[in-house]
Amino acid sequence: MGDQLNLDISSLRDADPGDTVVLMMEVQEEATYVRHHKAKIAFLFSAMRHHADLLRGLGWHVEYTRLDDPSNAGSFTGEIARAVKRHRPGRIVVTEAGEWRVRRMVEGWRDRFAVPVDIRADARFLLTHDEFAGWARGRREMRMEWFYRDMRRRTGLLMDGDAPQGGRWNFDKENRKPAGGLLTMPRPINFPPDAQTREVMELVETHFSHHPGSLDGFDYAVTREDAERQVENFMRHALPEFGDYQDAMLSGQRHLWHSILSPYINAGLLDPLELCRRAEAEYEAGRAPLNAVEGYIRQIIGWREYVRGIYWLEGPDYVTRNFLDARRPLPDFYWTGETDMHCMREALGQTLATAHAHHIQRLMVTGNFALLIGADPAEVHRWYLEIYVDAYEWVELPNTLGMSQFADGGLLGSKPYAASGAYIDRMSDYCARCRYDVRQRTGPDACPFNALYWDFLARNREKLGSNRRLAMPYRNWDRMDEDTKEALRRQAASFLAALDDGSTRYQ
Ligand code: FAD
Ligand code: DLZ
Ligand code: SF4
Repeated sequence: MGDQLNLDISSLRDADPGDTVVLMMEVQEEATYVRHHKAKIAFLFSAMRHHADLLRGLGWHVEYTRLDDPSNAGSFTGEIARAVKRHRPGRIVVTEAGEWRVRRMVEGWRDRFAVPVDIRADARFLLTHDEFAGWARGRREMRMEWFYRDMRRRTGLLMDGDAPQGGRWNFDKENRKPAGGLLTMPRPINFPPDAQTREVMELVETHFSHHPGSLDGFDYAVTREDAERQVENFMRHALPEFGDYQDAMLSGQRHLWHSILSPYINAGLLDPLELCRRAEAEYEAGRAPLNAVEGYIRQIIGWREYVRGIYWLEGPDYVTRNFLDARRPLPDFYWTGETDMHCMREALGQTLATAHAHHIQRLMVTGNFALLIGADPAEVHRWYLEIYVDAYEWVELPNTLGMSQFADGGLLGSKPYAASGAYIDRMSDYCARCRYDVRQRTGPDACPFNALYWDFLARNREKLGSNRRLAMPYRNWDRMDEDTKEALRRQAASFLAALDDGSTRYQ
């Protein structure tokens, strides 16, 4: 499958190139189960074509169906049916899929084709589904931090025997500085499209012209070799300050100190554990400080592995959760970027242009806004799944529905990531360039995030009022006089009414 582009993938591990047919397929069903951003499809199809060439070069017999092949059956199952007819195989071997939808499809193949189907665990992750379920069993509360410590012990990463290096598991207190040092900002490598990628881009423009996003300036790596060059660049130039500026945002700057490696890791071009070992080596060689390396490793063996565990543990119904009973449609400007809120325009504009935004833009700008306005979490999930180049349901859904929208009621995160404009102002230069005033809470120039934040807390008090981590904001709300509370709620109502009418300006 398109997100299994790895020579070491479990489906090929004991296969003999002499009597194995490797099947790869570009299919309409996968390309349209949501309206993926054009760059996401272009990246994946080009990476798939390059991977097929690599396998052929290593002696594998690869049968690759292109999207515009007239005999293309249009789905994984349809293409397997054609291949079964062609080859009458003794068995089908497949590495497990990354989402419930495809898992069910694959599970149906044994009966449908009367051929044994060997579905193998995806060894790119530290834990199998059963191992994660074992970890979760009997816990009153699951928290990423405890899981992460166990993964540190399991991998030995940054460990001194049984103790964490530096005497602490987590150095976040030293991290999260606003970005000041533009001068030292690293530059990621651009990978101009080669002939193969240009051909795929044409195909995408022809077949998916109605999908969101743009291919102008497409510059993703599409081979392991090029992805490796970006790894090298990140380790050398960005990792040392990755911790410090993890949460910073700057106008016009889409990379900052982030690695921009998630599309390659998720598609299989890079191995997550290997990246962690590389980062650890940078620390051991004295080239990167512990707070940065620990922060980076935590994102991968902590958050990434943890959200995947939750996705499979919670089952296919996780997607239907809506703890806060949020029902508002996602505003149209999520697909156009046309809004007068500068922070939103930056995050959305960059997303539509490149199919990437960094974590704090996803969580504290677009995600925070959707949470505050009470957007339907299923719609928010669909948007994140279609718009980001690194989005596959196993990783996107828990991040969106759980972490960002609190629709699972606190399973993934202990409190909603809701914030007023003050947070965005502290972590970015956005507010200084905005037509709204972040210090005002009411009136035509007030930052919309401010009234929406208080309205969100007041509106959801029944469900959130007992959350210990929200005790302080609720105390602050209770301390306000009635006129102020009333004015804030009116301000929010006016903004939401304007939003429902298709504008983001106050009436
Ligand atoms: P860096 O900042 O350099 O981080 C290093 C690596 O850590 C990333 O490459 C990624 O592999 C991993 N990582 C960091 N945070 C997370 C996390 N919360 N969950 C999983 N892995 C993490 N990430 C995806 O890979 N796919 C998604 O579809 C996705 N959807 C998201 C939706 C929302 C609402 C939010 C808040 C976050 C989402 N993330 C997703 C997590 C995170 O935003 C991206 O992994 C990150 O921005 C990728 O850019 P980077 O490689 O430069 O990351
Ligand atoms: C995301 C995606 C897209 C757009 N297209 C294809 C495709 O044509 N062929 C393919 O093998 N995989 C594709 N993918 C990735 C799959 O959707 C992914 O493998 C499943 O979601 C299971 O994780
Ligand atoms: Fe965003 Fe408000 Fe700041 Fe404008 S003032 S950039 S809307 S947080």
